[in-house]
Amino acid sequence: MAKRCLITGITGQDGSYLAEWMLAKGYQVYGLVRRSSTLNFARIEHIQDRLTLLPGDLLDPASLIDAVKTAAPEEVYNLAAQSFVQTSWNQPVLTGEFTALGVTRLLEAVRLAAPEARFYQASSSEMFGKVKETPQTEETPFHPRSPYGVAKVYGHYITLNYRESYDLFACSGILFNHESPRRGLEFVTRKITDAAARIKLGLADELRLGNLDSQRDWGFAGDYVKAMWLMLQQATPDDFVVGTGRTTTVRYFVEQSFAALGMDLEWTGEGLREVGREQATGRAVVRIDERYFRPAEVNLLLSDPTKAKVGLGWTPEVSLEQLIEMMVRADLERLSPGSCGGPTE
Ligand code: NAP
Ligand code: G4F
Repeated sequence: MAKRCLITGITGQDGSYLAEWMLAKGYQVYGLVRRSSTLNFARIEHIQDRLTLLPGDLLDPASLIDAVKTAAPEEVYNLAAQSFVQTSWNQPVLTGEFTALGVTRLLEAVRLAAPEARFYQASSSEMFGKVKETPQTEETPFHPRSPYGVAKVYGHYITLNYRESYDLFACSGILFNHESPRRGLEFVTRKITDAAARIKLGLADELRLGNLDSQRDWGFAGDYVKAMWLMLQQATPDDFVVGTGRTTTVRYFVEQSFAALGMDLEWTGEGLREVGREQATGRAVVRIDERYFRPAEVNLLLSDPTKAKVGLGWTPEVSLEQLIEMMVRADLERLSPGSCGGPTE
């Protein structure tokens, strides 16, 4: 009989890749979806007929218990969260409800309705925040810099606590930034590749960004969901850092994205970058905008993924340059005349 898994956040970037991976592994895949006035299934449309979608919300314990009972899963992946760091300053309480207490609500549902199930928690490198050491490992102390980061630290420790208190097979993956053509448009990588494609096509002439100096360890989401699955296949539950071991600036990501579309960058003074188009039909500008700076920044993230490499046999397959190429090509294709114009590839 096929193994069963339940994925919260299945409509999100990671949820969609994980669902594909689990289907390929032969699992019966259940996904928790929350009610919204407009359907939001673009990332899973292509596999929707192979999924069982269950209604529920991280705010509502009864819905979580119902979903766990119905799915009767061997594995539960908690990917649902308010995941955008910037929003967490505008909605700190909501972020805490979803991203922190939501974990406890789901753990309780698992403890009550499927205590033998293995549980994965989507922890984040944002927990390292104002980093205490570089590179960051499983042992690096946390110093979160946003309400989101604080909420993730709570989610991380409550997962550990349920492992220790109830002997649940509960693991946290401390994942560094991972991106794809399915990344939300509000995150900096997708904002850049979408704008580069628009500028290339003459649909826009400006990209506004905040801190270009911040450094991230960016990988491909399709690689990272495999590490989630691997964690739940081990003999004992444990926590793992998942990243590429390479860090680059937002500025580098901008340069590579425009270069991938054959557009030269022209530097014209502090805070202002001008982008020369291949065929000069005007001037496209990358402009620094105060609105995109954060009250407290995470300046540098760099993983040491040795434990995942040795313990899980996991290594990322897509390089940063391949990822950028993949993202700009997908945005160009999506925005080109004649394309159906869906939000994802
Ligand atoms: P995402 O694209 O923003 O997806 C978030 C998902 O959570 C969506 O399916 C969303 O549903 C769902 N959700 C939000 N609030 C909910 C609620 N109250 N009840 C039920 N579902 C809810 O995020 P992602 O990039 O796939 O990330 C997946 C997880 O990994 C998140 O927990 C994120 O914090 C964490 N993480 C991500 C990264 C990264 O670089 N991507 C790195 C480390 C950790 P709707 O579609 O209805 O909005
Ligand atoms: O793309 P970002 O919004 O991602 P951030 O804040 O690193 O968070 C992502 O990764 C975390 C893992 O470390 C996840 F847990 C989290 O859920 C999310 O997936 O911003 C990246 C960097 C930041 O330093 C930000 O200040 O880009 C900088 N940035 C500069 N200009 C910008 C912009 N970020 C956004 N979103 N928009 C800008 O215009």
